Amino acid sequence: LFSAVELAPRDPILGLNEQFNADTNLNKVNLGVGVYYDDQGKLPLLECVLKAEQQMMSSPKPRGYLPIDGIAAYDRAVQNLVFGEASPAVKEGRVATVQTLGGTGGLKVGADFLKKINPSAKVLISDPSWENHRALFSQAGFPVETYPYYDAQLRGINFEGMLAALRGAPEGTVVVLHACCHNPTGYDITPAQWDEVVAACQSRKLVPFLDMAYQGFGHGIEEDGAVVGKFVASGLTFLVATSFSKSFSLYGERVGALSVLCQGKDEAARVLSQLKIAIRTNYSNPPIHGATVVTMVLTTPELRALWERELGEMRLRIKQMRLALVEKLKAAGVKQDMTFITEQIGMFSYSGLSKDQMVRLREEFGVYGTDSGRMCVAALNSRNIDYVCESIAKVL
Ligand code: PLP
Ligand code: TYF
Repeated sequence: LFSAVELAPRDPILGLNEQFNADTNLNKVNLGVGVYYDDQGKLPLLECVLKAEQQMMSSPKPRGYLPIDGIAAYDRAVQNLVFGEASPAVKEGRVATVQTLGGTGGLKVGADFLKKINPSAKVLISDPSWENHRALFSQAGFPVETYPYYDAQLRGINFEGMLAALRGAPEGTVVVLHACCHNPTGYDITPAQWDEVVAACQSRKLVPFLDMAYQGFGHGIEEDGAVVGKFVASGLTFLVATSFSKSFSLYGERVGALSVLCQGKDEAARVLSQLKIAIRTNYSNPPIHGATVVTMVLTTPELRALWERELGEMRLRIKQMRLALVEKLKAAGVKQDMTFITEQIGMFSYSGLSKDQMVRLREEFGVYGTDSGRMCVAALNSRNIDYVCESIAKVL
């Protein structure tokens, strides 16, 4: 049965990790995978998370099955975070939210649900996008195409192209949009451009699917969430996948959610019942630990304040690394203008380096980024940045 099974290609990003781990270069730096490290180069354990866990341990609870849609208080906390405490949509009970296995789980549950209710739809993702978007929606049975996004010449976004693609898409097309901190480019559209995207989705009757994996890493929790408010205000129905992997540094706990904004309470109840089928047939019900931590932090004022401070520190450190990168590249002798790095936002920078240059960086210097030229700025620190800049200067 298995003798003819083909060897599947490695995940282009996670595969790099394996290569990095096997590299014996003592100076090696991993800017491949999108993970935030602190200035010591360590994966942080947030203090708010530790405090919540200490409280949990002081009164340990048994571990029965969770409901299919997860911890009710978690789902409510997610709604308040994503839509805002004062959101009429939440108050009216128009949002169906389920706890999922990370943001990826939210995307997958949403994809399965959409495939069931609109099997002939196609999916549009940005060009380029997080590689897993294409894989995940294809696996759910959708044809996946792209809308223009990054323009290398422009070092920015081909917004006219993006808008034209949306305006030309057939009714019912699912449009995957990065809510903030676009992965992999680091370029986000402006609030005014979001208004045009919302209008295009409305006039073409498209189905927006917002992927919110980096809320709080761009301009702030509320600022980054503002795009959700624009879609709510438009009266559109849409989906939002939430990830707490980065914002809580809880990658391995798999904490995420899917929220579907519906037209009314009754519709939301019906949608929720379908989401539960998607969950049940995939993994039955979600795990307890990470979502309990996130619920405690989001709903306990002092833990919440601590989280907002710690998230703010991560956001600020990334911005400082962007500034330092520009400065130190110049100091290392790079002649071209690299200030575009500070126009980008979130964890990533599309550096503009070619595949050959990225391969050289890896092989000669042990500096790992993706072949597309993406580098994770959140993995730079005061100890590795000089070496990274000198290495980049050499391959440029
Ligand atoms: N969506 C985007 C754009 C991402 O970059 C990531 C990164 O991991 C995810 C979704 C998945 O998040 P999670 O690790 O919570 O599944
Ligand atoms: O883009 C990244 O690096 C992160 C982490 O299959 C990631 O989003 C990468 C690949 C993947 C899952 C997560």
